[in-house]
Amino acid sequence: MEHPENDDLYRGLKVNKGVADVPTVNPYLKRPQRKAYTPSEFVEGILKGNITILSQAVTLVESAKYEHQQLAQEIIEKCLPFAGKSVRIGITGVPGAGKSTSIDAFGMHLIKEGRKLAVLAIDPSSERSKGSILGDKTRMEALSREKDAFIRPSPSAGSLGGVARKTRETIVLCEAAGFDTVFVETVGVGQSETAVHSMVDFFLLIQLAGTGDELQGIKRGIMEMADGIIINKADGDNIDKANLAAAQFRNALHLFPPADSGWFPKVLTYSGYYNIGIKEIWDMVGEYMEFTKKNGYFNYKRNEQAKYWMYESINDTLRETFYHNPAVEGMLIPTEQQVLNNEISSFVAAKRMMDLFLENLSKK
Ligand SMILES: Nc1nc2c(ncn2[C@@H]2O[C@H](COP(=O)(O)OP(=O)(O)OP(=O)(O)O)[C@@H](O)[C@H]2O)c(=O)[nH]1
Ligand SMILES: [Mg+2]
Repeated sequence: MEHPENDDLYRGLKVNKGVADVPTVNPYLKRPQRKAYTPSEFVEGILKGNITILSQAVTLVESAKYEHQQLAQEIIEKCLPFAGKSVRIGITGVPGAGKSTSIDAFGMHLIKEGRKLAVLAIDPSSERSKGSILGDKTRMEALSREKDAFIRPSPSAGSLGGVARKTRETIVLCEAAGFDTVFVETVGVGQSETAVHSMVDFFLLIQLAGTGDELQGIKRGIMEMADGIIINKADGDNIDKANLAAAQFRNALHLFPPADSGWFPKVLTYSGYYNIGIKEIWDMVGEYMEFTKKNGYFNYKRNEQAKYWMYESINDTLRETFYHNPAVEGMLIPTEQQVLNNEISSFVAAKRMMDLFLENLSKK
């Protein structure tokens, strides 16, 4: 007997047959599967402004996997005819200058004007932890809630050139998805400004006042690249200092040779945090666009940039193919050792490696 309690002995007590435990996972639930889209489906989704598909395509662009890269290139190529119509703005400034706060304020201003904004970044430094990207998102609090804003942190890992190329390609995808304004942020401490400068129409340098020696510590090259210098935190007790710094920057700019664009960089003060002077900054960008479109510099610069990226891509691909060639990979360290042992010269070593590479070029 299954349940002895059901014996007459225990009259009045009845134990029913048990039922099996219900499964913890609902077998009828259809889990949404991440669909493997074809390149055409990707492009169709991007052109419709589907953010999920756009994000997935950007992930492919950023991926180091060969298949992903192939797919990404196909998508980019198909998106190219629909790209190019945005205003691209580079934004730089030292850590703490207020880039994130300002981008939030600028971005909200643009969204209210009915624009669609993509915020990308170039930051090849490995020191930047995930926490700081999270911090950025919270500093772009208003913007990150907007459906017309697409915020994408910098592709991590890789050389500056590689990271920059990925951002350049992401711009194409964002433009095809209908974003009419693109911000490319970079932290103003090194080479990355040059990379950003090579992919934007307008380069904005965020500065701070109050240290008394505003012009020190800014690399001349960065100032020379700027189409606009904006002095942040012009609020509270800091307003006078900001105005003073603005005057100093204006004077310093007069010492530079005139820019190819024919545009004389403007210096403005504002407060990203208190939303003061934001409109004036956008009026300046608009004025620049009009000016450079009229005198032909806008198109000239875009063409120069396209050329630059063609050669950058070739250089990148050459380097990649060389260093990842199995024959080369195997011989690189031993050859390096021969150089260190003074057995062969650097040039002979390089020539040998190149010959080896060319001989093994077709072998994958
Ligand atoms: N008073 C004042 N403080 C500001 C302003 N803009 C930013 N801040 C403050 O300055 C600090 C740095 O601002 P962030 O926007 O994080 O600066 P960031 O340039 O993005 O810094 P990193 O991401 O570290 O490179 C924060 O504490 C902000 O609240 C401003 O207009 N006025
Ligand atoms: Mg920031």
